[in-house]
Amino acid sequence: MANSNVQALLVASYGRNYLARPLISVPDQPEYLEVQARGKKHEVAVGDLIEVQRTSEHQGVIERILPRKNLLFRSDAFRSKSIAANVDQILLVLATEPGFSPDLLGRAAIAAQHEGIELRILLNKIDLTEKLDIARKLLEPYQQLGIPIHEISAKFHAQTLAHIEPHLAGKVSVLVGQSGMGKSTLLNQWVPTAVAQTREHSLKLDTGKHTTTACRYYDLPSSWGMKNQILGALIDSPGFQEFGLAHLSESELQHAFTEFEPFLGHCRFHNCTHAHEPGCAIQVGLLKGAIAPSRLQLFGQLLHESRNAVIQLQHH
Ligand SMILES: Nc1nc2c(ncn2[C@@H]2O[C@H](COP(=O)(O)OP(=O)(O)O)[C@@H](O)[C@H]2O)c(=O)[nH]1
Ligand SMILES: [Mg+2]
Ligand SMILES: [Zn+2]
Repeated sequence: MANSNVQALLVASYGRNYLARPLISVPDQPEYLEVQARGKKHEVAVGDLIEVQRTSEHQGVIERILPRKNLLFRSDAFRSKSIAANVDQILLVLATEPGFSPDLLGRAAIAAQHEGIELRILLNKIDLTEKLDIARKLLEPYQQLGIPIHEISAKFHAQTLAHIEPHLAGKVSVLVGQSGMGKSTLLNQWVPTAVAQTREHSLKLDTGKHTTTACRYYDLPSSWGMKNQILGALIDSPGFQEFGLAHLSESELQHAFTEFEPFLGHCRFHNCTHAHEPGCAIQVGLLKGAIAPSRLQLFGQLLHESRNAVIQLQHH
């Protein structure tokens, strides 16, 4: 029998059910395959390129995951959850109202830096002006770090999105943020067929009730044109409130806080935690205003969580 393995892109995850799109579409063959992981071994994510062994015309099992560029995931002390793989950019969606979590913002920035993924912050709902100044204040340290920030109103001022579009073309971007921030509104602005595509995916998997917990991959409209021969895509992730980074080691954490860089290695104690030790160079950075108090506080919290992780998370 001929080798029936096909290479495919994982485009949707619903719990342990996945939908994959073969890289080479063949006439008269289904456009999507329902695929399953073999056992618990594969921690597969939307955006992964996989090799599928077909078990029927519409179904298959994941034989292996092709080497990844990166994997965005979160983890607490006990387990980890994949968000997306092979992404070029994180679009962190925040809103003026309801107020966003500065903690989640900080963690997303550290995850992006650690995985080498570009970060772009979208401050949505600027039509609601009352809390705009509070939001801007919380974003100041990130502006100082050079992270691009776009103020937008996805619902009421679609023209505010125009500045972002050139940064989406040809890239795979993942929408991240708490629920209620406006991720779906944005997705529907950029990919008008998203609702229809989602319905089609859900019908295929017959899992309509899981739709809010799913992660999905949407091609950008072909009318946007290619960049480097790639159309680009948006990955919609379910809103989440927690962004654990317990898998980052102490050293990885220090390096993900890029503004610490000039001060690292200059503390009096080799194993300085930068909390209250005498002769701490990071504390000097804080006094000089080069390090924001909220960032040092986040570092302390992440260090604590890293040290308390009960299992070694093995993703790398
Ligand atoms: N005022 C205002 N409301 C918005 C804007 N964008 C989205 N919303 C509303 O915010 C709510 C949450 O939006 P949604 O896209 O579902 O957020 P998601 O949970 O992040 O996907 C909905 O009621 C939207 O209509 C905006 O720019 N301004
Ligand atoms: Mg949504
Ligand atoms: Zn120190």
